[in-house]
Amino acid sequence: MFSSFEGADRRKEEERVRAEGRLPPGQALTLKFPVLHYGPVPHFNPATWDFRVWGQVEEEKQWTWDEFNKLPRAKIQMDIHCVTRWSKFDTVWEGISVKSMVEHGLFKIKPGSTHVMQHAEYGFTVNLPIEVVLQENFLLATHFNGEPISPDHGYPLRGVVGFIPGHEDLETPYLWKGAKWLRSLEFMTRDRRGFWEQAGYHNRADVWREERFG
Ligand SMILES: Nc1nc2c(c(=O)[nH]1)N[C@H]1C(S)=C(S)[C@@H](COP(=O)(O)O)O[C@H]1N2
Ligand SMILES: [Mo]
Repeated sequence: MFSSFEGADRRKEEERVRAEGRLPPGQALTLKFPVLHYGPVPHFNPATWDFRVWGQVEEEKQWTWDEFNKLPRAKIQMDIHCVTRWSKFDTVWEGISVKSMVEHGLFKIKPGSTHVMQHAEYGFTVNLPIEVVLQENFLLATHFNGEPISPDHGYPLRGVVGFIPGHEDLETPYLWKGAKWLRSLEFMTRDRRGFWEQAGYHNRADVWREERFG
């Protein structure tokens, strides 16, 4: 009984977002939040954790956990789309926007910088063009739906990218383009493929063009 009520809710919600033009091709709405990643969930130690920007920047910078939490914060609501075909709508993320870090002069990007590699715990990587990292739908997120992100979704910090309704002008990649357990951003003068991109996933990963595999 309960599961059929749940199914009816899900289908009703899915029809709503489909009618609003928010359901990308090949996706289905989920009310859950599946966990997907390679390898174990890392342990967080606030005493040794840091976040760094490096590579094609005027000066490399790093922040401790305390310092990072004092940076100017942003809150965005967006739809997230996983390459494994589930989508979750109206998710609320809080954290630090890379664009606002640059605007506040917290670090300076060198003119020749074209791409950014997110580096996470255990050597996980994911690449994006610099334009996408500087969009308002890409966030270095500490909170999801008002709570610190749970350990299996990337605590204490993850990159997250999604679709902001009404912002068709912003490129929207699949969710894998945000690294959980994020530790640094490397600014680069050319593109390099990250972990899943090397494994055959699409380099750009646009949800509206269904760019799943390369
Ligand atoms: N550090 C790390 N981040 C990662 C991954 C990973 O394997 N390691 N997988 C990516 C993939 S393939 C997906 S689909 C999303 C899933 O995020 P979720 O577990 O919060 O749903 O995380 C992305 N970020
Ligand atoms: Mo994934």
